[in-house]
Amino acid sequence: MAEIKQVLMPDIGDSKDVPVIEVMVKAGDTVKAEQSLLTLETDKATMDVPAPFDGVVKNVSVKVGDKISEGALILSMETSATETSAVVTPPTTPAPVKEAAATPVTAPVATPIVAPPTGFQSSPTGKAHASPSIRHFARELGVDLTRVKGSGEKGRITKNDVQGFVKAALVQPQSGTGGGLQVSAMPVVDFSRYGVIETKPLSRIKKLSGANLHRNWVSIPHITQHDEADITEMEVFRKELGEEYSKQGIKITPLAFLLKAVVTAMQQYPDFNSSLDASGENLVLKKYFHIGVAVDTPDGLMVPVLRDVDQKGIVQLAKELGEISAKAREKKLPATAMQGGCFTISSLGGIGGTAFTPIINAPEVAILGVSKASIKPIFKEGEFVPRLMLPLSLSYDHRVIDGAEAVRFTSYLGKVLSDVRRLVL
Ligand code: CAO
Repeated sequence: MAEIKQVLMPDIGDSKDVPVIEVMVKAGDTVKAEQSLLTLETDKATMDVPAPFDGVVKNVSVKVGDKISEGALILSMETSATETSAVVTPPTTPAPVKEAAATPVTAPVATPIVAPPTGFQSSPTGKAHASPSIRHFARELGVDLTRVKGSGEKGRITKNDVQGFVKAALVQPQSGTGGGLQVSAMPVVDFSRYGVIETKPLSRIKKLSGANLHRNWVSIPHITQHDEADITEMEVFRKELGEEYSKQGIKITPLAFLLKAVVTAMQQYPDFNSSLDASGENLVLKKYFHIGVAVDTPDGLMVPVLRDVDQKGIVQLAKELGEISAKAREKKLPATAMQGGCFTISSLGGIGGTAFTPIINAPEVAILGVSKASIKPIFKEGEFVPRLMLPLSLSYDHRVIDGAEAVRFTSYLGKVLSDVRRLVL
């Protein structure tokens, strides 16, 4: 006949108010005798408290962080067994732990059973099979025991297994600028449980660029410096030029000016035109100025590179920009057109936005994000005046560039854009 029994905290020597560091079961779980219910951590050792019998957990009375002493109610279990005494497993923890007294108390509804503390636990739920001392050792090293293969009896994880796992993780190939990151796997979710779905494969470009974006995002310490440039006068000039060159089919957008202004700022601050070498100990400074431009295509993001921007004028750059973005959208760009960049500009200004965090296009060390210019009241010479302000978001590799240098760069860029005569200096 089914019976509800209570499982109480056993005698674990002198220890009182012992912290619960792990609760392995929840209401509704079916547990087997000897399966670990929770882990306690005294100042001498960690130990598991196993189930004294088979049954179904009805109610768990402790949670992680609770401090419990002998006799405390751990949980109640429904059992069909008639057994009334708990199995006592001698602990194998390094700490001297008294054998628990199995103290079955029969009651009409609930029978408290004192669970014995145990050495190591074998879990039928697929949890790691390891002794508390090994669990403690693994916890100190930050090792997830579910990823360690046990070589001991019945697959038990030994100290050697944990050490071997750590050694293997340490010698995993590093990518020079990162790699070897241990991140937990993304949850696999069946979205159809929540509503109607459709699965669409990622484009080839998205698959390729996704891997690079991910690598760059996790392996480069990014900082993004936001700033604004007053482009009121630049816009007047751009519109004049635009009218003049539209007849030749050349569209002059703010991006052509930005290309030129960025190169001027890179000449002023040469670290922005560098890359870390393979050792990560030297900067390779480039004397050429090839600038990548992020182009939004129906298949995903492409970054063709404009060559020798320092040697070209605004009109020439505008013309080339039109050509490479058209080619990118028509998938006519050869791979070589996307190589050799020194710095990237990602302009979302034609679409909108006020600021964003562009991801550095390694091995470059900085990227400029541009959002939509808008008229703002700017306080000048004692009064507010309407000015066209362009939002700039500069992400930089903090291993190469300091914050002060980054804001000097954006300030300089702002100065050049607010007075484009400086572009010819
Ligand atoms: N503020 C206000 N208006 C802007 C602007 C800005 N910062 N930048 C461009 N504009 C205007 C242009 O002047 C143009 O106006 P008109 O049509 O009235 O002349 C309009 O916006 C459209 O410009 P455009 O987008 O065609 O041209 P562009 O030179 O600014 O940009 C290109 C070219 C290829 C960079 C762009 O089309 C593009 O693909 N941008 C998206 C890049 C991207 O996706 N980056 C994200 C990377 S991170 O995922």
